[in-house]
Amino acid sequence: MSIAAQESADAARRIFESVYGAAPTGIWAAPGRVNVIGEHTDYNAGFVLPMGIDRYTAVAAAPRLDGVLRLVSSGGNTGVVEIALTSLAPGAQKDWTAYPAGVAWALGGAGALPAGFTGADLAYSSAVPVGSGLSSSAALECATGLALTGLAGQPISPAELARLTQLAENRYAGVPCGPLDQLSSAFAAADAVLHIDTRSFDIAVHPFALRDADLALLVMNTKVQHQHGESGYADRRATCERAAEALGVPALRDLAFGDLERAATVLDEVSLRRVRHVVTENERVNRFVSLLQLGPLEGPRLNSAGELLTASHLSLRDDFEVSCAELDTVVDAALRGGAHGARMTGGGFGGCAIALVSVDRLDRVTETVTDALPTAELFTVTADRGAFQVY
Ligand code: GAF
Repeated sequence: MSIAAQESADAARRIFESVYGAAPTGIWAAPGRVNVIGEHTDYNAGFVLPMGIDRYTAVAAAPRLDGVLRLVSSGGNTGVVEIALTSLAPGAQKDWTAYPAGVAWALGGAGALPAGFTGADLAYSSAVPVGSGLSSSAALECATGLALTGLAGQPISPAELARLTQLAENRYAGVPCGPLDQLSSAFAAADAVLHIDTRSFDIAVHPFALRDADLALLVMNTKVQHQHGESGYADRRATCERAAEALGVPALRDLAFGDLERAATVLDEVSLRRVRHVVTENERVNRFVSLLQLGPLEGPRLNSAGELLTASHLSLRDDFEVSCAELDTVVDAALRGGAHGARMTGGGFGGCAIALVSVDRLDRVTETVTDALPTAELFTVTADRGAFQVY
């Protein structure tokens, strides 16, 4: 187990013991994620290439017998929150507790918890920055799903965990996300990226041991989240779904580059650009994977991989229009500093960008990005394992 997971687990245990005055029955942890490439393709049944990161949300938990969930979090600012299992209903919670409550609701509705499940005390500690595009909510959901099913003695597969936690986020918390984040947190593997077909949910695991190639993945957290982010995401998703319908395909994934000419005769200019992003982004994911399959990223392969990352950013900036000034600033600065490639990661409108950097250039890239956006928080990540029981 990585030190990162252990630290979050230890912190969750300390909170549990100080708040509830007893030892937890178990501790579960789930990672945030970086999506290496393949953005806004998941709700178009397309391809993504995420990895779990060495930043975890851990939950220490113990069963209760009175039908109540008690929740407390180091970052929650809400004190201890009590929710009766009988009161679980979409929209009932408006703060962070909507995510764990939603997971209990989704698990219960799907029979993933026994009918006689009688509640739990839960204490969270998270090292995944909140609202930064690194899937802090999926980490929270997946850790909760494992904890509740673990306490109930009813194990859950990673596929069910991903499916039900996405359901919780869509229906209970009301966020119209695709399956990327929950699949990443549930299935992640150490030193590997996941090539996911979000239509079939087929997952191929590819080695991504960056240190062995003297590479680092630098996360550049702009620490901004633009207010129109949520509506912008829902708007992009709706535009894609309308475009697929207008073009007579089940999803934009079913279009190839050659279809764009026909699309230009059917769609308005903005929709056409959104479609072009999705079509070219799917292609970029699959080309990136082909490079990984040829061996470690070095020489011309490394240059090509970097170019794909940067091309993804430009497409998200110009065609899909989900970047923002701060993301563009850190991406440009990273490239100026000598990164092989850089791009925003996650939904956009703020949050984080990533840069693929040779270790010997890390200081220079860090300096250039910090000069360009002094408020940005920079850290490197490695690919770490998916949701698991710590003990
Ligand atoms: C957010 C969503 F939650 C994901 O489902 C995905 O659409 C991503 O934005 C964009 O690729 O993280």
